[in-house]
Amino acid sequence: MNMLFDALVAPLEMRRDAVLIRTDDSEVTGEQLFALSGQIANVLRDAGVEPGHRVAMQCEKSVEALALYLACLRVGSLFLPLNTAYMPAEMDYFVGDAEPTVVISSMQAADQMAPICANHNATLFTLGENSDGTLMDAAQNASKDCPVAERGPDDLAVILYTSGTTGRSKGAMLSHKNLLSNAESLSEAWRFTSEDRLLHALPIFHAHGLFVAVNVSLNVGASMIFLPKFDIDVVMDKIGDATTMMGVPTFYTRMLTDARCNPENLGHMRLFVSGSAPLLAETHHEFEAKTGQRILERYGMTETTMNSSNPYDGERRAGTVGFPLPNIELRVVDPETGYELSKGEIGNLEVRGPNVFQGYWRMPEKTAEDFRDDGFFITGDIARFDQDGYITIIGRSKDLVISGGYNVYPKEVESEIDELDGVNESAVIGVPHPDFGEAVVAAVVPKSGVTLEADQIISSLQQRLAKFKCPKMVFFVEALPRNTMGKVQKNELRKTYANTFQA
Ligand code: MCA
Ligand code: AMP
Repeated sequence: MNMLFDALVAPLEMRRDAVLIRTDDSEVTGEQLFALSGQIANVLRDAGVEPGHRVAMQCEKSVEALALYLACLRVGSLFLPLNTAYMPAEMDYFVGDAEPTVVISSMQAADQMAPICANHNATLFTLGENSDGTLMDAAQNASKDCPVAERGPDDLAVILYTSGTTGRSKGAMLSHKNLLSNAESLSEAWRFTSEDRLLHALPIFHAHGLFVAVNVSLNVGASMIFLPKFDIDVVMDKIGDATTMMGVPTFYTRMLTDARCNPENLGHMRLFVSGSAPLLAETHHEFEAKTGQRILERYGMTETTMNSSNPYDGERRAGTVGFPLPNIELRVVDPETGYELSKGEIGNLEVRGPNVFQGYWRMPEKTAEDFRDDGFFITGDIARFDQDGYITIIGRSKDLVISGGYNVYPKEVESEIDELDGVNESAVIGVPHPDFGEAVVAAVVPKSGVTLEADQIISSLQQRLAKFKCPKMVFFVEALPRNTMGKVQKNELRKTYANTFQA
């Protein structure tokens, strides 16, 4: 048995229909995708990859990149996808921490990745956007037949890094059971069938694009219009052939600004799903007014994949994330006592179920800190159940900014800013942004007598950090607002800079 391979990959072998449709309308059948993943699996095995080894990928979205994920499932290795925006310093940490046997990098990043891989004893392959690179060179000559490793429900399938509130990024370990139970639940909850064609414009290096969109589609034998990224013109051009779409709120706010956002172009869609960040109730209402479609909002985390969803058939309530998914328990507890609160009361949201991850890679203390004795995982989100059982995410107890669906941990950015010459200290916050939902902004205190330039700070940070983490704006202040305990009052800063990006 290989739990995820049996459910998601094996059925492809018999599929003569298109599973993936590229932007240029070229199609990849299930049979072709299965064969390609078999060839890549053989390349991985030849490079020494064994069950339980890690295989890291940092390259552009492509059919081949997806086949690499399927190949990892086949050989029983742990797939470790990484955001293409990460800079070499960030990649060095991930490769050092996860110790992958093989790293697959984009062609552009290969020169920078080579010393990192050499340093950490990983074999480097490249994968380009046009079926090129050393991985595909090797795959072309490899056999399509490759043994399938035995993998049970509790074996790990992936590691996904999520930034830490207090410093180092943590690798969330997800098992075969975690991922398959969620894919099955969501397929059922959202009525996915083999008739569905999903418009896939999300990246495949995070949970939303890979474990929600791809796993659900493969689980039911659906097809995907597989776009390299969210480009509004391409999306509007292709959506006529789709039945469903999943996106972060930025997808929907961008669609709303487009003249083609009307019932004629979007009325045929069976389902629009939103998640990864809060969808404003006004976006939900405006989308319905313009298209007649009620977006279904759901809530999840890298560590847990999806936890709750608005109903498919019942009322999709704007501003809420619906009900717990089947077999998943969600509770709201008092932050001080840990006791469960009643409906209507606001507290910390905790989750338990087959979807909840196995812990953080090589961080047993951090894992223990985030779980209660009875197995509930502390999400770091603040929530409330209403009288009808709908959950509303009110805020976060963790210091986190979500920009366009990407998480940014202020602590990581502050540490980088504080390292820069002439900086005394800094505070990083998220403020409302019309496109990204929230945008990263920094308040910086220069050392006495030093004059700093905002542009210079931003460009220095861009050398070290992925661009989406870098502040869109830097403000200089004489001192940070602090309470009597000396703690920086980020709420004050959020108020001060709330209108930075508002029209
Ligand atoms: C790009 N930029 C960003 C972001 N994306 N800045 C802040 N936040 C971002 N998310 C920068 C670019 O580097 C560029 O900088 C400038 O903004 C404009 O780029 P643009 O071309 O407009 O951006 P884009 O390529 O259109 O990307 C925006 C996007 C993308 C489509 C919203 O970020 C995206 O696909 N986000 C989805 C993230 C996602 O999948 N999250 C799921 C995580 P410059 O102009 O200076 O070069 S999984 C998760 O959260 C859990 C499990 C869950 O519940 O799903
Ligand atoms: P990540 O670490 O990328 O998995 O992000 C998970 C976090 O995204 C959650 O803990 C929430 O704070 C946030 N999130 C995801 N979906 C939603 C949603 N629908 N509404 C509000 N916040 C969300």
